[in-house]
Amino acid sequence: MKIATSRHVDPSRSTYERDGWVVAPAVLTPGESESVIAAHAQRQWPIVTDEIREWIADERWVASLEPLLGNGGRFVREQLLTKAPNADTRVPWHQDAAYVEAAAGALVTIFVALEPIDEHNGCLRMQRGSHRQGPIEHRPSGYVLEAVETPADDGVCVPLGQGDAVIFSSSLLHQSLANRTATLRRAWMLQFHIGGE
Ligand SMILES: O=C(O)CCC(=O)C(=O)O
Repeated sequence: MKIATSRHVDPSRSTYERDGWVVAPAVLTPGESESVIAAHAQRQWPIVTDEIREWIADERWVASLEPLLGNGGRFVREQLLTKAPNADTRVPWHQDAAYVEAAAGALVTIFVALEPIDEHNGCLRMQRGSHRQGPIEHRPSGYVLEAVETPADDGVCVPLGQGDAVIFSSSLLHQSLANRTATLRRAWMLQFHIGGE
């Protein structure tokens, strides 16, 4: 399995344009990651508590998009993404754009690791450069969507430390692996709309 050394990659616009994603290291401190976990533990989905609202409004999200996309974006949605221990919780190949219709401009996803995430507990696997192909066909697979054509290549696993974020284009083809460890895997996904009205 290919594993990106992406914690050391420069989170620059050219990397984002070339690969379709960048890693922004240590966006949250370990203490802040634990606070986000605690804020979600007190939450009853889909109610957005004041604490979650404050985390959504944190200026670091928009600030991390500016160097990549030239402007900061407008918040669209967020979700705590958990993977149960020792479970086949793979998410099939898909583009996030298949889930959300962006009227104009583009959608970008910030996936924040609330604990270390690697190939053992469900890292994201990316198809480098696939964002340039534009929208592809998806079909329902259980309660998620999957790309109709499975890519020939396994893609690149993107390991993240606690508090690191991977920022990726909603056109990037990606999947996520199963959690083969004995502990829960948690990540926080935020999406922003860039450009357009
Ligand atoms: O790892 C997960 O929980 C799924 C993440 C994913 O595919 C996504 O955020 O689009």
